[in-house]
Amino acid sequence: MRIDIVSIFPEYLAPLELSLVGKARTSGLLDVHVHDLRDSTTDRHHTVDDTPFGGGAGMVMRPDVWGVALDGLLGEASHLLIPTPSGTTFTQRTAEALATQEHLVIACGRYEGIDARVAEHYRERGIRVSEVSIGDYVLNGGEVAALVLVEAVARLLPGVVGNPQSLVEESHGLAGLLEYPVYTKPPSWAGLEAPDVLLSGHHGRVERWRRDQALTRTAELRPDLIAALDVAMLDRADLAR
Ligand code: 6GU
Repeated sequence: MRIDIVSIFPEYLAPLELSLVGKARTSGLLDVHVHDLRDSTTDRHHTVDDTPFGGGAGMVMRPDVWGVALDGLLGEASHLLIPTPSGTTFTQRTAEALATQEHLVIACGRYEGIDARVAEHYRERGIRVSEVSIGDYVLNGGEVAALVLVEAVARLLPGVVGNPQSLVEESHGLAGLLEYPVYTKPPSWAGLEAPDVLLSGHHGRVERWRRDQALTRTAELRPDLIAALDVAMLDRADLAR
């Protein structure tokens, strides 16, 4: 997969050199290019924004500057992502869908956002465009959201995560439940014991305990996820809880 990211703060995306995403890049599984939006300006001051039509606070990013930047990056196989708090919520399902794409282009806005004609223009030209929010809070710009999108998508690419089983079991995976609590050595620490069942060697009991923990934890912390559960995904013992 290739990912191009356009920002007025390319340095903000330096963490993409690190850890799992950095390794995916050096191993050739992921090709990430970060671009400075100001390279697409033509004026002496490298202006990227202006005052909003209709008045109001803040500045809006100019569509002509974004047009130059994106025309140089978008092609038939591209999917344009615009991080914005007024987009649809980015979820694990979104990450899974994006992981099948050949080319993602992420346009990071700042200030009050990017002139709305940019998304409209590329949609009209037949490019897939998704405006996505990473949650119901406001950030100063799309860069941190871009880091979130790239990490969530990159780890789903074949070969990026060492043990693919860890993708199956984790939170927000297939079952729609939060993950069960995990423990390791030492068995006793700070007066707290790891649950006996995990040291019992009974695979079946361990599985049942983990499933119960996932269910009770989800019910307590995320009742919205319980409401959204597909009943067909529950077993007899689940339903007895
Ligand atoms: Cl994608 N961008 C900004 N600026 N703020 C956000 C966001 C995105 N998602 C949640 N808040």
